[in-house]
Amino acid sequence: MSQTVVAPRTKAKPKTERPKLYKVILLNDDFTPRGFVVQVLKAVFRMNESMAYRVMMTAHRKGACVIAVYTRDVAETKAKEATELGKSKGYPLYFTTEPEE
Ligand code: TYC
Repeated sequence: MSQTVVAPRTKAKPKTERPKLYKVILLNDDFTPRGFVVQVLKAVFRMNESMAYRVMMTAHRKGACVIAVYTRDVAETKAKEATELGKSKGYPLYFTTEPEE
């Protein structure tokens, strides 16, 4: 008599879900000086001068610009830190976060 023995699947299927990512978005306003926006982008988001200038001008012209994508914690911390820098000088500079689709 022959029997077919089906071995159980023992190979573990690791469930490694990637953490959701969040965009940091720079919003335009009419008061914050351009040079200050550039300084904040360089300090908080580690951009060089030309990248910071381009991002600032995109927000200035279009109303908003996506700056970078991070895990939720990092995105929220950086957005808060950058917004606080503006606030400390009395500017309405604002950075927000939004989950990626
Ligand atoms: N619009 C501002 C000005 O003309 C400069 C500015 C650019 C402010 C981008 C915010 O996210 C911003 N002084």
